[in-house]
Amino acid sequence: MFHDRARIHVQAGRGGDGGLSFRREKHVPKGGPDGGDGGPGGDVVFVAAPDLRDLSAFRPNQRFKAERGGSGRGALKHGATGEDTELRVPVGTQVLDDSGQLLADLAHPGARVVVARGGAPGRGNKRFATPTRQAPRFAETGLPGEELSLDLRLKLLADAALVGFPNAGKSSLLRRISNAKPKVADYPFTTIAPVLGTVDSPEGRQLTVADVPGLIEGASEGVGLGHEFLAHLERARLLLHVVDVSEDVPQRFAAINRELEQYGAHLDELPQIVVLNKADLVPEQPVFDVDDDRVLRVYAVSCATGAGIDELKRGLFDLCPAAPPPVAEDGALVDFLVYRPRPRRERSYRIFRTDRGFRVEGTPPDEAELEAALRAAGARTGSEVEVGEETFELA
Ligand SMILES: Nc1nc2c(ncn2[C@@H]2O[C@H](COP(=O)(O)OP(=O)(O)OP(=O)(O)O)[C@@H](O)[C@H]2O)c(=O)[nH]1
Ligand SMILES: [Mg+2]
Repeated sequence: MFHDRARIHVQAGRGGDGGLSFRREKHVPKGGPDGGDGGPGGDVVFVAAPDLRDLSAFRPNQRFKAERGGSGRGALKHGATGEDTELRVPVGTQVLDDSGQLLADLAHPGARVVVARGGAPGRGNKRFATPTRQAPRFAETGLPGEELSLDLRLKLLADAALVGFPNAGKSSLLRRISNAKPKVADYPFTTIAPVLGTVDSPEGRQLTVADVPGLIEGASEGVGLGHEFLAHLERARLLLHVVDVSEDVPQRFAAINRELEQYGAHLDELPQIVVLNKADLVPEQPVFDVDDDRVLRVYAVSCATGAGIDELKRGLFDLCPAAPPPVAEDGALVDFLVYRPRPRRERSYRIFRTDRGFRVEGTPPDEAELEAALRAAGARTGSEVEVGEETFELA
């Protein structure tokens, strides 16, 4: 199976709590505060890995957590930084939040994006010492890390993609022109998952070509297999439209184009090279006089004998539009095409650990959220909590 979708849950690490400690030395009965700061929580990061083919490494609704930051301790020891959790995804993976908003598009090998930021650490009690408060008996707690549900969608990145009816000879063509060895057989839907191949030119240039399952009439509405994979054509810059010349070529050519148009996403605007395949099956050299602006050139080939294949390969290198540069105008490497950082959560309130329990400062949220935040900060049933002038016990 080829998995081009996954839904997962990610949670960044909680920030470490600030230390609540006083210096203890021989002959120093009352040392000053020496609680160090907590460490920041780890982030959850996606990395585009060129060796991955699909998203099958993810189980449905799998949860991923990054490490929490270490707590600050006495002698001004700061807590350790929580380790990031790196999730490897295939190149071409798009990350969407649960409202369908595109957060990141990992369109280049090695692209990295932080999808959930670790929580800020709390400050140790040393930081709260002032001339009038020389022995602060409290320290700040760390903040929770960001947590979100994500939809991952793989949209293959290939320079060109093969389209055509089942059995037209798409996989045979990919075997002829590239290093890929997709299965070929004389029944429809032999190819059930996309395959990428690399085509080398004699000058040392390379192009990637995607072979996707064949399309039939109604594919864009879900007939056959093809519709599931049409998304993998979206990022191609050229289509290799393969037609079996022993069939009714104009009719078949038009039927595929109708499916591309009905699918949308501008697939019907992509330039095409028409490949009249199985030329060995007809007595005359096949021709197709087509009046269509998208068609850059028509080649007659035989994947069985190899006739016309070299010419087609040359045409592919000549006609495939150049890839957009991976570097933006300002010189920055474009790791992802779209990324809308979510605003950093403002702290409307802070929680401090005191030597008696916990203290809340600022504008606390509703009771349920405050309780959850207190428990996350280490409060338990019976813990003493000060909010403003009031002190209560956590129920
Ligand atoms: N005679 C002849 N047969 C061919 C040629 N190219 C492919 N075939 C045969 O046509 C059949 C289908 O070829 P495939 O390459 O599997 O076709 P496909 O378009 O990938 O088909 P699906 O994966 O099912 O969509 C196989 O039996 C091939 O051997 C050709 O040039 N001449
Ligand atoms: Mg095939």
